[in-house]
Amino acid sequence: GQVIHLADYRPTDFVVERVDLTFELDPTETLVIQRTLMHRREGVADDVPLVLDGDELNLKAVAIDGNPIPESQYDVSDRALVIRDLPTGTTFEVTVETIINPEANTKLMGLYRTNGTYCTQCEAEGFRRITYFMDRPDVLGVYTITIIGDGAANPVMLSNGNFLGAGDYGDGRRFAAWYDPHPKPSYLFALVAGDLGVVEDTFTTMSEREVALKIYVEHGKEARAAYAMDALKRSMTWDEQAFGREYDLDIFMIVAVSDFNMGAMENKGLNVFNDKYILADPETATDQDYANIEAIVAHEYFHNWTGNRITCRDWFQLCLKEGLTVYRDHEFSADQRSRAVKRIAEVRHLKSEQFAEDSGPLAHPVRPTQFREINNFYTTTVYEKGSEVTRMIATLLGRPMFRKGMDLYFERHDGGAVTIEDFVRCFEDASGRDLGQFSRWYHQAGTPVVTVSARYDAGAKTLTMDVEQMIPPTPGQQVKEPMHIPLAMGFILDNGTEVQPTGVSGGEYADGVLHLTERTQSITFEGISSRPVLSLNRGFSAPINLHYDMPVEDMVQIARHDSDLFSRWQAINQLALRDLLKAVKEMTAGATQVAVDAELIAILRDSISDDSLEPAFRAQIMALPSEADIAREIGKDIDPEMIHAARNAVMAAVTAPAGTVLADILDAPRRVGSFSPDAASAGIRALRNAALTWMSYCEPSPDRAAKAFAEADNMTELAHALSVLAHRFSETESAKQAVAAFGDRFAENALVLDKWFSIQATVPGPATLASVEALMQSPRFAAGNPNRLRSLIGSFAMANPTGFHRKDGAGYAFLANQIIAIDKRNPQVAARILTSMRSWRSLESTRAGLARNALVTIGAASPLSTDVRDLVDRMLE
Ligand code: BAL
Ligand code: ZN
Repeated sequence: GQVIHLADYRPTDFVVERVDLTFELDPTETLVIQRTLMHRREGVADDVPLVLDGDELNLKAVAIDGNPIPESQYDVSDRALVIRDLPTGTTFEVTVETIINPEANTKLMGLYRTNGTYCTQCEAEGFRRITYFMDRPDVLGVYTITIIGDGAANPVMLSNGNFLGAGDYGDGRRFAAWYDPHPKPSYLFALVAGDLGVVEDTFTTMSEREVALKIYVEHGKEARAAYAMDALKRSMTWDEQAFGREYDLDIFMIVAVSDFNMGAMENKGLNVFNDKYILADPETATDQDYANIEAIVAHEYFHNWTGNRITCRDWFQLCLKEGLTVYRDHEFSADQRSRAVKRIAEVRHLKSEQFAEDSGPLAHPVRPTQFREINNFYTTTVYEKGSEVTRMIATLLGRPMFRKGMDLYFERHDGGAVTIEDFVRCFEDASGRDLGQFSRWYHQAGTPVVTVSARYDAGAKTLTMDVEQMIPPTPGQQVKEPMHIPLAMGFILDNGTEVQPTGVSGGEYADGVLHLTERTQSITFEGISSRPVLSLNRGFSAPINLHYDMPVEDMVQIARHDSDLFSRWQAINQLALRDLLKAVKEMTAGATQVAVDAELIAILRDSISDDSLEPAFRAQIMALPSEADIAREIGKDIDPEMIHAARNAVMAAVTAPAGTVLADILDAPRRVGSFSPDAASAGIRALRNAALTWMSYCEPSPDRAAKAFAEADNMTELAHALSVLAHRFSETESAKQAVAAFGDRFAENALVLDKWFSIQATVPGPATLASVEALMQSPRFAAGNPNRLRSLIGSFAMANPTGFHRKDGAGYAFLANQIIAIDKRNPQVAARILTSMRSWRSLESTRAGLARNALVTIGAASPLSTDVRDLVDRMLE
């Protein structure tokens, strides 16, 4: 594949008006008849041909205005259909007939089959696997869809928009027709046909229109869609209240399928979901599953306005819809749950995924300027950092002004395919604020490093902060310009009260936010009556690495007393990280014992037993930085085994003094009454689970975990008990029995089996590779199912530092073979799992050399998809 550049963008030569599609469904030979009305764009010369994209299509016929044209009038290749001598000066109709084979479509892009159901995935470039088309997001059309197929096999036939009608032909075949009045790009097209069960409800919009809500699932799974339906209705209400956005069709449908490359897809009026983000009940879903369902149902629904009504001009603008929609789903979840806990979880995820991406060979700007394979840009940078950038606009402008800018965006660009510049201009026009420098967040990759030093002048009652910002070089971007960084901060005095400065010089400071705009900056705050503790980057107002050599007693003060819960968590996490890094250093130098700060131990113990703190927050505090967090912080010469050993030693030291507190949590009377997935109940379970993990470090016996496993009456506690047994006591009979019992009990439930595979794939230590290989031979393994591949091979490569990064390189060699094999079936899944290698350069030299060999092996394989080729090349560059 060649490199595509943002700078080369130009509009199409032809403008689509209406698209009429007829599908005659057949598992191996589906006929697709496309009739598209279009005209030549003004100013385009009469001899310019029409170029349509295609991919693995079998062309049957081409006609213009209903008349078949001779083969001499068009060229057809593997990738394109080029038609010449088209009518000039008028609208004309192009008919294209293609035959496709859904059954053979293992890439799961275009029209494919999943458990006998026909299903589509078109984003980003799947529509061209259905028919020849100008398959790009700035080509908007009004679609009418007719589906024809075997009536017994396909009682359900769905597409975008409103339902027009259905009927039987009398010969066993039936048809259904759909009309979507909203112009849309081809990537939002969807079709589903098969024999499915349905859960129905209704929603009355703010202007009193009734919308039919339907969630389609495989027969027998209807009861497990109830929570998703509830989340959908709450999302619809929230978008009306928070953003004034109302739904715009008579019907909204979701279909849950078992084979899906992504999490879900926002097709207009017909969302298609990976069923792991729809199906839930207490016996089979964890609280994390419930939270994910709520967030993703909301995310896809919110796309109706941010993505569908207003879409991207080109794929470089992907963050226009994704960053914004992630921001919207984060806000939704924060409103539905605990805002502080939600923010902590977001920042954890951002740091572990996006910061890691941003510091390695796959780093790229939120709005990239070039790509070889767009599928490789559905990244945490585009999504999560894109969301953070949106969040920073809200922080800079304040909530009311942010809302005004969003209103202007909806008003100005509804029905359009637009750019990041268009989006940012709405906030500039609404607020009068210049966001030119701020826009560098979209263009410059890399996590800014902000170094702060502070001095207090008791005589002048001033605090001066010297701040320096540095953005590390990233691929293709060696030199960076300073960013506009909104740093939320507070000044806490000894007595725990907060003080506001009476004057500020050297920088803008308003509403608790300091605006950093220069490479180096010295800011003086006046009227500070005594030396304050600085609480910096509150709420993680900017996605930066903050270097501030904070006195330990200051950290302790924040950890114990900051009014901002997020800051408290951040300070405790920071204190723990210091000890963890120290432990790695000492053990690398040969120490066998580690020392842990007594203050940290005391804060942890006090926080855990503080009933005035919500349980979910206490559970977050107990989750000390992970091995991956420690590795990222160290940054080079990583030895995963040393980090594992050091973290275990620190865990043993911090948990031992908390023994009785842990016992109190675990022995507290269990909930009575029925299960509820709400955030408060989930928080109590999270705290119990965290206590069980801690116990496993200070009590060298599997008995507690085995007891928890035996007594659990919900998946959150059952799966956690199983992972504690498997990860902490893997050699014991209790662990082996629990793994076997869990697998047998849920042998028929694919989503729970995914957990079973993933827990086994993440058992620490070099022996796990052999069990992963053995599990691949199990009849429960399914090499064609993306969820199963991700749960076994993906979890092993991405979430098992000591297992995957074996010193002999066997983990890397295994991965190379798997990537080559998976790539033949499904390049997108192969590429996603391969990103587990993105930090290979930060490994110590033996492992780095072996990891490199594995990448070279993959690179030498033939054939190789563009997806995998692009990643390998960038990782080796
Ligand atoms: N558009 C792809 C799936 C999602 O981000 O919603
Ligand atoms: Zn999205």
